[in-house]
Amino acid sequence: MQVTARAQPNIALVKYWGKKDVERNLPAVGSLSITLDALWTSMAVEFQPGLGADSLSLNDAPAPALLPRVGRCLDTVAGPDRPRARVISECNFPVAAGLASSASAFAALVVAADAACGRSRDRLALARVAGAASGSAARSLYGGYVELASGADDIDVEQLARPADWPLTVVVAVTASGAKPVSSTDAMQRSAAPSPFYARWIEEQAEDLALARTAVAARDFEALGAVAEHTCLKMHSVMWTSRPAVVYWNHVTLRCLQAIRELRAGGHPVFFTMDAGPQVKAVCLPEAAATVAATLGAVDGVAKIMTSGLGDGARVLESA
Ligand code: 2P0
Repeated sequence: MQVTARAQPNIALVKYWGKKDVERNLPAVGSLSITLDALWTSMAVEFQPGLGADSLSLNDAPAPALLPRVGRCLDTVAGPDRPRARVISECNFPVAAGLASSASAFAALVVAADAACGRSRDRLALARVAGAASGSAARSLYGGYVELASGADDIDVEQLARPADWPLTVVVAVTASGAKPVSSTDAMQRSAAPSPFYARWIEEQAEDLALARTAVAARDFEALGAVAEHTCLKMHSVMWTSRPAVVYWNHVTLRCLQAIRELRAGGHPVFFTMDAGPQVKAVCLPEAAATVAATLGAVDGVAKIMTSGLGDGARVLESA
């Protein structure tokens, strides 16, 4: 049976950065995110007993480099003695460019693989399997506003509010095309011990999460923006002060941040966030989306603008 599942990437407003257990991929801190709707990855998975090896295609081209990580995730879902699988992936946005493609990919993969091997794990169990493959993928199992708590032995993930409860718009400004120079997994491992800011980053996370949780409950856009920009800049400060330093920003990134600050000073409800890449995400109230998109689209060097509302968690699209 071939099962196709789809998932959307999520954008963290309180960031995950650092691991407390590399082997099990347990995050060092909790995080809080919003799941998008316009960007997506689909995964079609079919276990075929006659097959000699797993295969993976991404947007119609073979993707051997990603196969080992996908294979390990399939082993976790279906067991190490599973039949080999044919996996067909489609993604409607740039991959490995700091747009959370691994989150949507692994969320879709675990949902499709779980159904294709005849299991039906509950959402949290699926989120834990996805999180072991890619920390941020655990959050894409859920829609809207999502909090991931990092416990001593495992993660817990829950939806704080549905997309319709507080519809925000995210405008993504792509400031550089192509894959990022350092993967987030590698960058995180570099970051941990050497940065003088890392201990403080860990220490303050509970407070940042509490501020963001309260802001979501109160639909307080200003408070959410304040904590989101703070945690984003704090995470990048950890990266910059790692040895060797990890700097994803470019000159277009800085121009976009300046444009967002100017929009806000002009009364437009918008704040920025950035992840492990040079792309800038402007989060705004829906009435500001057209102005934000037009302003960022006119910034010198911006290659592309994508606009998205908030969407649902990973789900099966079809079984055949
Ligand atoms: C986040 N990022 O909270 C943070 C902010 C990037 C910056 O989670 O090593 O691909 O596979 O667990 O999930 C991206 O890291 O890392 C990420 P792994 P992942 O969204």
